[in-house]
Amino acid sequence: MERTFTMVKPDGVARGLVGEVIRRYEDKGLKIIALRLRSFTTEDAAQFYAEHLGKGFYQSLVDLVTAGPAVGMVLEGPNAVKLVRTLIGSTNPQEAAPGTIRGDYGLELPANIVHASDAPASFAREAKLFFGEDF
Ligand code: FUP
Repeated sequence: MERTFTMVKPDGVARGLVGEVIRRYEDKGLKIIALRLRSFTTEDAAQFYAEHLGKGFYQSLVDLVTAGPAVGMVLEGPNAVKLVRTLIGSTNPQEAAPGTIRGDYGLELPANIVHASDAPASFAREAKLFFGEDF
C-alpha cells in the first residue's frame, strides 16, 4: 500500500478547515498513519520549499507557511500520492475544480489551504522533515 504526506497549511488551520480536510481523506477511505500539529521556522520553510528558492512567489510562500501552526499527516491507500493530489486539486485555487479541497476552499495564491507530496520521493523527504522520522 502506498503512502503520502499531506499538510493543512497555516491558512487552512486559521480558517478552521482541519476537520473538513481530514473528513475528506477519511471519507475517501485513506488511512491516517501519523498526524501532528507543528509550526515551521524560516529554516524549516527554506528546507521544505528549497525547489522554489529564487522564484517570485518564494517570500510570500515562506511567510505563509511560517504564519502559524500546520497540521501534517501521513496517509496510506492505493496510489495514495496521485489520489491525494486529485483530492486537493490544482495548485492555483482559482483554477482548481469545484469538489476539490483547493477548489472549494481556496481563494487566491499562495493561500491554497493544503500541501500534498507530488511523488514517492517527495513523500519520503517531506514526511522526514515534518515528523523528524522515516515512514
Ligand atoms: P503544489 O505542489 O500544488 O503545492 O505546487 P508547487 O509545489 O508548484 O507550489 C508550492 C506552493 O507555492 C503552492 F502551494 C503555492 C505557492 N505558489 C505560489 O504562490 N505561486 C505560484 O505561482 C506557484 C506556487
